[in-house]
Amino acid sequence: MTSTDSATLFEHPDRNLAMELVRATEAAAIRAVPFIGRGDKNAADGAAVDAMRKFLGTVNFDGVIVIGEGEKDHAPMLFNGEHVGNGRGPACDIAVDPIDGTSLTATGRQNAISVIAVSDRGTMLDASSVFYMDKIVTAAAGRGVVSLDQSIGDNLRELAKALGKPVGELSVAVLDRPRHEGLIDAIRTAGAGTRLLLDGDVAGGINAARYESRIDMCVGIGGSPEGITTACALKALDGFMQGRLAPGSDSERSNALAAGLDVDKLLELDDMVSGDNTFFVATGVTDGGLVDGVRRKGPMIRTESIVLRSRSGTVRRVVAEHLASKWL
Ligand code: VTB
Ligand code: MG
Ligand code: MG
Repeated sequence: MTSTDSATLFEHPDRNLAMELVRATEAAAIRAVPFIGRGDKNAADGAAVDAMRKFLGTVNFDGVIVIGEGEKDHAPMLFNGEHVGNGRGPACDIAVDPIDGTSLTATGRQNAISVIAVSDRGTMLDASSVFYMDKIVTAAAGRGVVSLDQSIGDNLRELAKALGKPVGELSVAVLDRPRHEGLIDAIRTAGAGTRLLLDGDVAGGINAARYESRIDMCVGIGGSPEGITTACALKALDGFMQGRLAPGSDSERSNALAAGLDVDKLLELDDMVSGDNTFFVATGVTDGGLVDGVRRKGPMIRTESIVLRSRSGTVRRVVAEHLASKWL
């Protein structure tokens, strides 16, 4: 990526931490399977959290959880400030979402994933005092032409120009929420199509930045933990992303100020995660557009994961087959 020329890549090979971390998201996804479609999202989350914590403990790193999703809806969580890893490797900040899409899992719907993002210690913005964040994500083409400070109509027209296609060919992922009624109308009025997400704007954001997907933009208010997590992935995809914290009340606003957060600031990618050394891993729980969900193939359990690393600019798909008898 920008600060690392190819010579450095070969002179200082180091292990790809993400290849170890993927064991933790695989474990969380596998352990969530008995809870798919059983109507109990906290039970699903709890199983995933326990599995993730156990596997993280074996990874060679000294991690501190900066983003432990769950506080929002009183779900089980890996706590902010909790140390994970065996303490023997690099000092890192970690964002975890053992299941992004607990409701999707509990209802048996698509697009639930298990996620971990990692960056160097002290580089991840601790936005945990504000639940929501306004976000906009595109591929690199959006850089310099798309902005949260512009109207959605202007953003779509500018992005279309940069991509060299008509606005009518743009697909925009948005969380399907009452708060987005006006946004959804404005997207359609501008001539673009929406892809409404039940949940899961981490996968939505990644799909917006990937050249392979049919999503051109992901926009709207979602979780701020998911925003920081997405930012780690975007570094590896060389995508464009901006955010702005969206406190829902005066007390949340003052908590944020007390925590040293500037809630009015337009956050660029580097404000959300600084530096150029991020890892992002996600394993499918249920089938989705980003990765397949956990499947059973005879005596094997099959998982699919995506493994991103910003330093090398690599995106890997990891399909693993796990002997089911080891997991029962
Ligand atoms: C989003 C979505 C998540 O939270 O960030 C969302 O990606 C935002 O909150 O999957 P609301 O659901 O309250 O709108 C999730 O739905 C759950 O973590
Ligand atoms: Mg989540
Ligand atoms: Mg979650």
